[in-house]
Amino acid sequence: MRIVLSSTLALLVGMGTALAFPTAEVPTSEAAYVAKVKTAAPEEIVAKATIVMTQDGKERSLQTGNNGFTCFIAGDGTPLCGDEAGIAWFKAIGSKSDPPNKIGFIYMLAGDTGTTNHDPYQKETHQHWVQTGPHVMIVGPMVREMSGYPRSADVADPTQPYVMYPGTKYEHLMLPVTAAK
Ligand SMILES: [Cu+2]
Repeated sequence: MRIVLSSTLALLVGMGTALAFPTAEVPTSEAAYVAKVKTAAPEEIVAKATIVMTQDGKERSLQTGNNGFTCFIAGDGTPLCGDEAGIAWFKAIGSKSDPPNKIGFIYMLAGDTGTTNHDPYQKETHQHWVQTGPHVMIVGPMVREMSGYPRSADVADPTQPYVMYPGTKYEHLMLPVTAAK
């Protein structure tokens, strides 16, 4: 049963890569929530990750993991899985605080729902809008020392690596990937 479900999921992820970005929906049923979370990272990562769901302002774990990764669906509908420093970085954006001085890693293999690339808090303006398909992210203040990546507010080609939120304390490296076969 598990094997059948897994291959179905792999097929769906593969199709999603070619066709679509994630929806803005944050499912309210556990089953639908977990199904969407599973599109964020490789199956073997999600299987051993902690899965967190926020409902009515309360966080609760749907699954307790042991590989250091935590998966959830962001408020804008983007599913993600990050390591400890990656999640701390992501939460710092949410609370408008300084991100920890650590390198973090985040999977967004379903793609994202788009953002304003000059400022994470200006989404309603749609200025400098960029939407990225399946990608992983390297985050943390040290990323600004990585050279050789486009740092323009207007992203010419989001299928290639670029720096998101350049020049802000939340700048990070976006690395598009293609679906695993
Ligand atoms: Cu991302």
